[in-house]
Amino acid sequence: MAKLQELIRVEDLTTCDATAQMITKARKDGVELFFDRASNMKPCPIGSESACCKHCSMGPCRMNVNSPYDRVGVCGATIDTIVARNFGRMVAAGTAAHTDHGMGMLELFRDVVNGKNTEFKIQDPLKLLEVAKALDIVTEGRELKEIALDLYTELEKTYTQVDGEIPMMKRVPPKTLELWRKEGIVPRGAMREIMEMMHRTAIGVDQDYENLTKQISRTALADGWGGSMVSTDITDILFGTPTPVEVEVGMGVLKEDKVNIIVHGHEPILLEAMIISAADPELKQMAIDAGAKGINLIGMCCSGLDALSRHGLPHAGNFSSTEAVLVTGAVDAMCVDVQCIKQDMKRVADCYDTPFITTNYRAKIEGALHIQLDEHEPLKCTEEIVIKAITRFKTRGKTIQIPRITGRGVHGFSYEYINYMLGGSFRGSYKPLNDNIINGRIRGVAGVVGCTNPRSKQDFSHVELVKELIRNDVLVLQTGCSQLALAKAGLTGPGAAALAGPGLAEVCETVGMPPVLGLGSCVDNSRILIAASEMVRTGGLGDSIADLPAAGCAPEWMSEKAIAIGQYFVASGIYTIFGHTFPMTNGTKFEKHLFEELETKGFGKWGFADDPLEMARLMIAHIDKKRHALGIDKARERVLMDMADRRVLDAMA
Ligand code: XCC
Ligand code: SF4
Repeated sequence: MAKLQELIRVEDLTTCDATAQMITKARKDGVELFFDRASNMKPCPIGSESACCKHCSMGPCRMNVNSPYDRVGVCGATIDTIVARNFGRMVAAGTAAHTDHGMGMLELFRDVVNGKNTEFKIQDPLKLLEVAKALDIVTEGRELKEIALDLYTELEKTYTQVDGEIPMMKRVPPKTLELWRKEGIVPRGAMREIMEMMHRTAIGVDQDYENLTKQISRTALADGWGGSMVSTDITDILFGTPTPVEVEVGMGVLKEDKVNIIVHGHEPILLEAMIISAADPELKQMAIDAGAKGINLIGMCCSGLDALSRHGLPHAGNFSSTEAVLVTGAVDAMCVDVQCIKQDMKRVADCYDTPFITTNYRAKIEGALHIQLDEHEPLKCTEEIVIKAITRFKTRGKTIQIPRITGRGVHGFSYEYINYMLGGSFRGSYKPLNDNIINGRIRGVAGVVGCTNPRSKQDFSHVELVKELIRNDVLVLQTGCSQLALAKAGLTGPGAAALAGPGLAEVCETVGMPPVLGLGSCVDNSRILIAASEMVRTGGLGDSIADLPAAGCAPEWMSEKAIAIGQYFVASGIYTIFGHTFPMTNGTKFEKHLFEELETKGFGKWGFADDPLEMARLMIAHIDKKRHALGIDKARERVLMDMADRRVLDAMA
């Protein structure tokens, strides 16, 4: 192993104690992890500012990041063209990932409705009816199957339509939609937008950063309000809309005396099928015959978050822990599907004799065992994996070391559940949420989302940012790997209300909810968009999403998917801050466009900060600015006085 890593102290790499223990063990075992590679490989200084172009063989052309207008590419492309094109391609890639996933879910839905797939059935017919109604599909007096087939036909347009507006535009607040129409950025269909984005960013096509930004927004909106939103809705219809459930998280969920199977990736089907196989009496008996106390199924990353929200399945950790968990030696099978699977997991798995299995033809890893999951017979794949895991359990050789660390939290919130939780089952409504924002108990709403990254101390910014937000009465909505950081830190349990400011704490205690609401995986960011639309529709907080006292943040992001998400938040009207790095050359017109000018046109805008307290400060300042514009800043001053008065009274009593 390289020398430098000896110098990087483990406590500078992660705040997750279990991951820290495993990094230390890996070093002892002589096994390299991505933390070590990140320390040893400096990011390219030109690439990290996105100041290079390799879109043709006249280049690659590198700009001067310190003086970006010094030169242009061989074709004449300016720094603004180069950075905007690179940004557009990141958004196209991120959007492609989410929409390809969503389209897969929709196909599964079609096959289940048609009876071609009999392994799954519709678990939430009520949600099916709600989504159908939202898209103006007649539901009255019709068979569920008929409605479902119409819904399929309608939703397919999200991906394949070439003209017009994608169906979910019906759920956008009118004023927000009006802006998009005026700007010409309403998505037609995801395939069309991604195709056009790739075309326009090729050599010699769109060389006007403002014009490029429009297509960047249109592509991103096809993700958030398109591919991702359809995926969330269809997954809820097929596998059930989440309701709050208490869960156990962290590497301590691995059990020394059980067959530990981890599923890591993004598509719910592998884990849903695995849940069936792990409960199969014959396989359970086989595990017991092998000397195990049972089969212990565990999720990681986003598919883990899906199953955690829906079934309360234990979750072993986020993106930065997926190699480290293998170092325990206790993983009897690691099976993966698509996205965020580090190629080197295969080698780390080999070091600990853990079978590493890919299951999706889209995502094979050189040298890894591939067992294709066929949606029509998913159990064939998952049963085979369980058997492999049991065999590995029987022959476990290396010493096992499981960090005895777990956290508990309540997860599985959804747009629908927030409605019910606040308004009651008979008069489900966002009015209590809006009222509490208007009266100032809740200062505003923040979406804190996204990945972890070995170049940013794992979990640190997520946790410190969220602590600061709730301390300042900002209600936090959570998705993705961020959610696991907070769960491990105890911020998703009702007890976390004690860390909230007086107003937010009061609301949490009254309703019995934590101040941090886990909404699922990254495609479930669409739940935040729907919640935001509902807040606008409920009234009292302005006419468009841009009017809401709300902000977003991805403090430790790494994936192109995060950039697509950030862009659809911004285009939807939300101020969105990214941390630790941003693919942007400072001092360019394109930077000014994304970070300032978009807001003046009625959109949200991008922000950047490296320090979590600075992120919180920027978000809270923005929330206060929106409160002021809405004329509800006075209400908040009164509430704080009331609370202070009450404390004085309490003290006197
Ligand atoms: Fe991947 Fe979704 Fe990022 Fe986590 S948060 S590192 S994208 S697993 Ni989605
Ligand atoms: Fe260079 Fe222009 Fe080719 Fe990019 S497209 S590599 S800037 S010549």
